[in-house]
Amino acid sequence: MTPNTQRLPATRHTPQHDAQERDLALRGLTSDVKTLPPSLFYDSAGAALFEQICELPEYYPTRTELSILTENSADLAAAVGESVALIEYGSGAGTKVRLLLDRLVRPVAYVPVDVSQAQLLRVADERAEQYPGLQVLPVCADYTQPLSLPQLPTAARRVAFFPGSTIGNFHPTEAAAFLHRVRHTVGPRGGLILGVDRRKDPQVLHDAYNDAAGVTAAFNLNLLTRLNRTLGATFDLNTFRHVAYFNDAASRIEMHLESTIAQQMRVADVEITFEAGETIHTECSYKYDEARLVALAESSGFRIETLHTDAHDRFWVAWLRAV
Ligand code: AVJ
Repeated sequence: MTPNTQRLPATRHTPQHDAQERDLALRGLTSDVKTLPPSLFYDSAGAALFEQICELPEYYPTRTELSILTENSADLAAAVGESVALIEYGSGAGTKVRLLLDRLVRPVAYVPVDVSQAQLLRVADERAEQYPGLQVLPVCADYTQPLSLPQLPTAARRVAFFPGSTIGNFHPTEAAAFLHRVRHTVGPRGGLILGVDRRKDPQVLHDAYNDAAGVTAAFNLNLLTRLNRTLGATFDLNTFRHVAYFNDAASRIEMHLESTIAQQMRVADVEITFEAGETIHTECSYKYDEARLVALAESSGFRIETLHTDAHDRFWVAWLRAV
């Protein structure tokens, strides 16, 4: 590790961690409508598959957001101001933040938060090396759960960065509750740079989650591979298929894993029964219009200052200020 990276406590493969994963999985799989939380997608295989998704011709969000950030980085840096502490929720492969860090004037700290520890450490090391004056303070955590952040320079304005339209994974009420916690973390002088996927032609949405190469299907099914490994589950991957469609009334893409046959299996010593055609709902990806985004900002203590978009009106990078 480079000197300006803080050392992390080991959080992987502890008994508490396994118990938490077991609880998360079983809570969803034993309920009436079976679900699994999308945070479980991102083991190391899942994180690698997600990076492949981002390269797919059909998956427009990543490259669209990158183009918006590239074109508006000067504007965003000016809005954000000097000497800020930047907190990134879900740093992932961590390339987007460089577009900001390259433009910001004397940023003092960078706090990447992610569940995938190997990736998090790699990204933290890289950024510490690339930005010598920057304090890099990685936090390995599932940010959907309340989390405690390291001590930050007290004078620094705190700005949250939540790119990738990951806000779309939250149901609207949860999204408001999450942003409310972010608002509390950044404080009254704080701000938020938020990536949001917009409502659009349903065919474009459908294709983005049903790619011809089958990478999204592999990403979805990897959830079962993961549970087979970590919880000794007995999912037969040949009897589940990837399903994704746009639910217009709820304004969201839904991803499911459908059991093609009636069957029973075990997950951590609990019997789970499936009817033929029954699904596990694995992800919601909400798509926003302006009214929905304004409502979200207002209910969480932020005000939208600027909405940056692309030539096809597919995506927003929003700059929000604490109110
Ligand atoms: C990382 C939640 C933004 O919803 O588009 C991509 C995840 N799922 N393809 C999304 C995802 C299937 C992605 N987010």
